[in-house]
Amino acid sequence: MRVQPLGVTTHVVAGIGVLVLMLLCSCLPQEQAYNVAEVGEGETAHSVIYKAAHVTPSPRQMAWQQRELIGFVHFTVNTFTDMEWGTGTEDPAIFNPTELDCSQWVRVCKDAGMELIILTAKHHDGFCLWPSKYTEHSVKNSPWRGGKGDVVRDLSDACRKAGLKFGVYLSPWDRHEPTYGDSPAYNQYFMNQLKELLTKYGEIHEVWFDGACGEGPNGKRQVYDWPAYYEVVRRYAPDAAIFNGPDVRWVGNEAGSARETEWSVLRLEKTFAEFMLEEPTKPDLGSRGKLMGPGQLVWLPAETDVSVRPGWFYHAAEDDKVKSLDKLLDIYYSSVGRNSVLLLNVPPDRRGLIHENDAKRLSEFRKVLDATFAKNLAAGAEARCSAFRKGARPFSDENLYGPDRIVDGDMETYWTTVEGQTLAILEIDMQADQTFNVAALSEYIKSGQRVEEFSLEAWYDGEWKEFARGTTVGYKRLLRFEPVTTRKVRIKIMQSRVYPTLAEFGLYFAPPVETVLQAM
Ligand code: FUL
Repeated sequence: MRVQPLGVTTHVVAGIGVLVLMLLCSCLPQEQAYNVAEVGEGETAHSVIYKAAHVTPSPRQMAWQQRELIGFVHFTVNTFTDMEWGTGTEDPAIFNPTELDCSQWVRVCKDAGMELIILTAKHHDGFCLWPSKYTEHSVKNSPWRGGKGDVVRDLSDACRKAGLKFGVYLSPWDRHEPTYGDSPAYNQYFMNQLKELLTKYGEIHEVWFDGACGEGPNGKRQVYDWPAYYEVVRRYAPDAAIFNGPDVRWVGNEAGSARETEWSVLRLEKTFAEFMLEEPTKPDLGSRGKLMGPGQLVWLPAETDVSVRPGWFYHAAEDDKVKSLDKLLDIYYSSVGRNSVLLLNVPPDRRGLIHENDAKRLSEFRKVLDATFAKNLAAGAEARCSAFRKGARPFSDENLYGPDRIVDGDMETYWTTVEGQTLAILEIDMQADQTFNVAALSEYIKSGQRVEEFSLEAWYDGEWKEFARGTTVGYKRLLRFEPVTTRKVRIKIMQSRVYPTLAEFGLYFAPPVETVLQAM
């Protein structure tokens, strides 16, 4: 693999003074990790954009982002009443799965490539899938396993055994709990349950808060104490990403689609809780215009939640309405492929098993993704670029940020350029013609999210021809297009908030779905 910087002269290190200077410079691209920047009244647009481009994910957010695909499991009394939202008056006696086996759920999710599973420990009906000591409305008063069962225990154990992480959905809206509406009393009840879940079931890696809110039996609207809830999570599960809170926001729809332009850096004018109530569904959250004005610039990426079926819970009538493979692939490309994480729901049935149709579809989904991304045709290609930042550490590789970093298969190494340079061209020469119909780009988001507009061009008949373009990149941007055959591709970064970075670039050939299915 050769690296050919275009128009960059070689540094000559001469003397101690230069060495010291270089040591100082070496700190520049290794930017400090933080996920908040304050913006005051009257700050210039340049200053705001510069700050936004340097806001970075916390290690917890980074770990969440790298999961890409998460399993969601909706299971409760609704499974037995055929409802989507229970009323809270359900008799625990109806909860009686006949063959519940959480290791089967884990197998299906793991085979689909999920590394974490989030369970509805309590949905809006208030029924608890674990024997909470704060209520009688739980599995302990159901006939299932003579009232000795605990779904949270079973699933958390099965996840751990299979090397998967575990998360909990605890609905603040509770249509059963008598204290709901008596705000301080209910908040205490909710936090007690949260603590139970976070302390009795091993490590928890995501806590999913739904924003739904209602009135209690006293006719009063419940006021949730979000900051106090977040504090409980931080205290007892420091590694847990909080959904609908300071770590992760709702993408804004339940259709499985992130925005074409999906920024992870947003401006927060109020509290996280107020933001979550008012903003997530808006079409533009992170453009330059949206960032202007006083407030906090925060790293708040989008999670895309969607069910494999029309409903979140299992309904026998939907057995033949499991999403088609094409639909699931569309969802993947428009969520994971648009700088988001996909939270895909697979609801167990009344047996307490994931239905065969859902299991089959998930396995097909994985097979197609594996077949598509098995081979990066650009891996190890010869890479050139208009400019790159010289690795300035004494004795270190001058090509530390060279263009070949984007085709080395390592998300921890990256290409970047110098301060002030926001346009760039990178050229990839694969040495022989290749045919591909999917491209993947990743920024090195540990330095921030910066790219605002890019295009991809192929060398074809003696000229460069554009075959794809996009706006934001972020952690991962996937583009699909008609097959292109060429030896050389170039990436044009047309606009970036500050000097851009790219961690990886890939070109893939997605085979026809039928070919993959036939081989199964
Ligand atoms: C929504 C809930 O009301 C649905 O029942 C489901 O749990 C979904 C994931 O979140 O807000």
